[in-house]
Amino acid sequence: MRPGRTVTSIVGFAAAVFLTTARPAIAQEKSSEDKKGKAVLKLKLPRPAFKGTPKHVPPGTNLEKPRKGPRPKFMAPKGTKLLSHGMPVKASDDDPIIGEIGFVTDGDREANEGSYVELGPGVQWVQIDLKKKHAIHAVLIWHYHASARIYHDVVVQVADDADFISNVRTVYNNDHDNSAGLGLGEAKEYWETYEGRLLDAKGVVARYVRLTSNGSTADDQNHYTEVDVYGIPAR
Ligand SMILES: [Ca+2]
Ligand SMILES: [Ca+2]
Repeated sequence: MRPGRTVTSIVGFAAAVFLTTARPAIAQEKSSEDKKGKAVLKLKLPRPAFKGTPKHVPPGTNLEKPRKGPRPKFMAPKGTKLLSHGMPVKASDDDPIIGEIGFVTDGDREANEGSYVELGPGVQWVQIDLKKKHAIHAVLIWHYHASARIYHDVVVQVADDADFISNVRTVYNNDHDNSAGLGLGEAKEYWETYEGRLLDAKGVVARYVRLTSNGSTADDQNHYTEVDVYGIPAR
């Protein structure tokens, strides 16, 4: 009886090892691609310039609760890709204090000196021309992540025309008192980090993406390190 038992228990042990090592791989495969034809969107992130997020809430801010753990993976339809890299950029301030407007889409997302453009004080915007209509699924924004700060009146809109007159839609707005004049926003303010701010654009179809801000907790100027727009060409 004993030798038989030993063989059975070895087989049982081997099966248990196989199952415990095989299961997580299968689960992972399933979670990266769901039944609706979506897949995990792979994001390009810069190196972190500082660790952690400050715990204090600066006066006059409308901050969201800090997230615990890493950012959840973002699911987007298969075929969603980075659209904005190298695309033309226009700004409300066409003579930046530091840097060049083209820095917004040049692919440099790092927190280095020389990697960001600084626009004048008060309400300012930058806008990206995707050159044709796309279904936009995500917008990832880094204003400035060399130190912890919060930008005010962050509003992201899309439109069919460069002047933002035709078919303007708001993707994100955290201007809770309409001080930027683009309407009241329900989103909360947030700390800048190396992860950038990832917005779900839910497939909105447009050619132009405009981002507004109104200074930060650091100063009145407006900064952009990079803006990544992800989507699929519209049919
Ligand atoms: Ca850049
Ligand atoms: Ca405001």
